Order: sequence, then structure tokens, then C-alpha cells
Amino acid sequence: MGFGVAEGPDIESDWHNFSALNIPSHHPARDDHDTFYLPATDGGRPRVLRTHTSPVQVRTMLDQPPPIRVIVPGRTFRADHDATHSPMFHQCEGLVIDRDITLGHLKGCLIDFLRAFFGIATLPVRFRASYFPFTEPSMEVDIAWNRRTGEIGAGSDWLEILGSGMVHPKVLANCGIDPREWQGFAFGMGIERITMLKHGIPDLRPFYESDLRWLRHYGSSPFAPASLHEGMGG
Ligand code: 2U9
Repeated sequence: MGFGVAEGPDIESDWHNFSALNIPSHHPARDDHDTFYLPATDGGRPRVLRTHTSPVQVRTMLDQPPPIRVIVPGRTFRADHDATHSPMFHQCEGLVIDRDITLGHLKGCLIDFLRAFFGIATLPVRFRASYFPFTEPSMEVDIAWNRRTGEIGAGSDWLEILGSGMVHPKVLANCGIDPREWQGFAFGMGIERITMLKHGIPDLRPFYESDLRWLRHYGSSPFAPASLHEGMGG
């Protein structure tokens, strides 16, 4: 689809991680992120372990003029630890900015991605209105599954798979882009979560234990041929 890949630092300023994304100081949305604050400050403002990869899109918009098409994979950190939450996990986000980008482009892009990723050409996808501070309107994206068997693509239940929306005009302005001239969409997903759903992996912890038997069972071989939806092997 023509996306470039962007990366950024794990340690971020409070401004790049929150304020630029329309999450002001002392806003309750910050509490949702279970942030790890670091003692070192950035001119009096705290530094944090990034709670999402979104600050990389902020840096991309500040660094280069639109049009922009980037995909942002990377480590993220939240103070949360149980069978389905790790204090370090990975997200993959995306950002598209151009003059005439619409919600229709967002829907087409994510429907194509989900059908390729799960390898199901007719996978039912549902867009449900939601709220994020950095997008307006915002949508959560669900795929069809059977809650009882765990089968994806069949059944009458819906499974939340990612979040998305049109980039909030305030976020564009914060990042030096004129919202009267440019607009675009963004999306985000948890990499371990969508991997667990695709392969039916019940527990998050083995992702970080380096057990060769587990890696060989679910992992990929660098010698395997690459495919559109499974990368190397799979
Ligand atoms: C900029 C503008 C908008 C990225 C987005 C989501 C919705 C989202 C979660 C999915 C599961 C994170 O891992 S998770 O908990 N993400 O729902 N992320 S829109 O929006 C952006 C990002 C950067 C500058």
C-alpha cells in the first residue's frame, strides 16, 4: 500500500507522548495509560516510557511535510502485569495524511489489511463509533468470530481487534500541519494481541521467555519464503 516504516525512542517527553496528541496535563485520559514516569525531566516536564507508538507519528509530522504514509511498529510500556498484560508489549500504528483522505480510505485500508492478515478473503469487519482524544471521529474495529470455539471469520459474535479514526485537527496543528489543507487517518493495534488471536495462543508470557520449543512452534524461519500476510514463513 506504499507505507514507509518509522521508528522512534522508547523514552519520550511528556509532550510527544501526551500533549501533542490532545491529552493535556492532568487529563483523566492519562490515567488510562498506567504510565511509567522517569526521574529525569525535559525542562521541568517529566519523561516517560512511551505508552503507545503514537509519538513516532508526531515526530514524523514535525520532521517531514505531507503527504505522509507511515507504519510504526515498536515497543510500548504500561504498568500492568497479568496473563494478558505485560509491562512491555508491542504496538503497530499507522498514519496517512494527504489533501483528500476520507473515512472511506480508512475503511478500505483496514478491511484489506485484516483480510490479508487473517488470510480470510470474506472476513466480516465492523466499524463501531468510539472515542480517542487524538482522533475525531473515532472507531473501534471488530471482526466476526465464534466466541465458543474461537474460530475467526465465522459465527455471530464480534471481536474487538483495533482502534482507528480521522486525525484530530488539533493534533495536526500541534504537529505543524494546517488542518484546513490536510487531513488523514490513523490506526493502532497490539501486536501480541492480534498474533494470539490469529494463532490461538492463550498466554502472553511465552512471547518474552525465549523458549526455543515455543518459538519453533509459533515462530518463523528466516529461510522460509516471504508472503504478503505472514512475512517470513508462518
Ligand atoms: C497521531 C494521531 C492519531 C493512533 C490510534 C488507536 C486508535 C488505538 C490501541 C489499540 C490497542 C492501542 O495497543 S492498544 O491498546 N490504539 O485504538 N490508535 S487511533 O492514532 C493516532 C496516532 C498518532 C499523531
